[in-house]
Amino acid sequence: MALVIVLVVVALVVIASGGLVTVGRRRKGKSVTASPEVVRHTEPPSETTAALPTEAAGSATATTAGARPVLRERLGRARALLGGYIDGIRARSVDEGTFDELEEALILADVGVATTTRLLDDLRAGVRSGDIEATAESLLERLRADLAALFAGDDGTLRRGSGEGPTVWLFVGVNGVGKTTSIGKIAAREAREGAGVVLAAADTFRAAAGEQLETWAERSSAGIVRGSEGADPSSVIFDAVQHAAARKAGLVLADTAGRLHTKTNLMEELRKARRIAERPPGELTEVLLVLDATTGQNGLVQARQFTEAVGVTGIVLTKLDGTAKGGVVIAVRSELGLPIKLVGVGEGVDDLVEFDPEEFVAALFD
Ligand SMILES: Nc1nc2c(ncn2[C@@H]2O[C@H](COP(=O)(O)OP(=O)(O)OP(=O)(O)O)[C@@H](O)[C@H]2O)c(=O)[nH]1
Ligand SMILES: [Mg+2]
Repeated sequence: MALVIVLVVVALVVIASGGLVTVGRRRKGKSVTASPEVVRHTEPPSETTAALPTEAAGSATATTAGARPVLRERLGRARALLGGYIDGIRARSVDEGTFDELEEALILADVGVATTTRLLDDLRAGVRSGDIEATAESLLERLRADLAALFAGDDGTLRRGSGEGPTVWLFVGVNGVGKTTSIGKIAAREAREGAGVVLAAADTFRAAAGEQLETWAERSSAGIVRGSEGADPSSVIFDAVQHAAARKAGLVLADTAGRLHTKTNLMEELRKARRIAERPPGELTEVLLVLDATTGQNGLVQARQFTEAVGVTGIVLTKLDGTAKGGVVIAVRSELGLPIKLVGVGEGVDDLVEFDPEEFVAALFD
């Protein structure tokens, strides 16, 4: 008899876990199923004061939770390259070749031809008009001032709505640039500061994308709304906003698919996602284009396409800690006229810093 009961219990457990494999893995919150897509919900945090795990998603550059990485320590190659050129210029006396050398240095550092030309034209004009002396120090001082002017007003602030409904930040960008990771980092930061955060896993292109976001949600105690593979991304955003509104969570971070930007249907999908995100009770206040700094000038092409399609409000520039040459920061700001809001400097939860122009310029010049 006892054996029969045990067998029945085991059978029930097997049936339950077989039908809802993904729920079985969940550590927090409950899941619900809605048709036509499987939309699963976990609870947004009531209070989030617990320290976050310090380990990164596979990173060796993680910092203590909450500690802001120092940009100049993370810039690595960018600082060595661009900063190295600047030191080289500083050491030499100014002659005809100085401008050529500076021009070459800026282009090699990924500043791009158009922006480099503009910067150099200003330096040449300054010397011609007697505005600046023809010394290396004066040239660099002017270059520094030009860069400061270029970034004037950028302070990394992400705007929030009126507070009546959830604020929505939509993240877009081609695949592999760091959208999901950046969302995870921001979720952790916001949750730590007490905001109720709900993640919308609107990258339904592949199932692994939702899993990855779910890991970040667990790490930051954020809520998450997921759709099944192939589900309409907009419906996931819609559900996430409803979910956040019902639970008085103030912030929805929407992840999107990053398939090739040359596919027009991705842009259409994103336009629709944007329209849905704008619908009350949601208040869409940021459309953030995530760009991989190591892709250099390619990023600018992508940025233009996304900007035309979905009206980007700011840039999250990732992987500046890697092999990026750094000048792309200048090119992106100058060519796109979009503020750089955040900079990714590693894979760890705290490796995303608000872009501080003064800090960036100082890291290159000092
Ligand atoms: N070194 C470094 N790696 C980063 C940074 N941001 C993201 N990554 C890594 O880049 C890889 C891709 O990041 P994802 O967040 O999956 O990129 P995604 O844009 O969501 O990619 P798709 O979902 O395929 O479109 C991961 O291995 C991240 O850990 C960063 O600032 N620095
Ligand atoms: Mg992703």
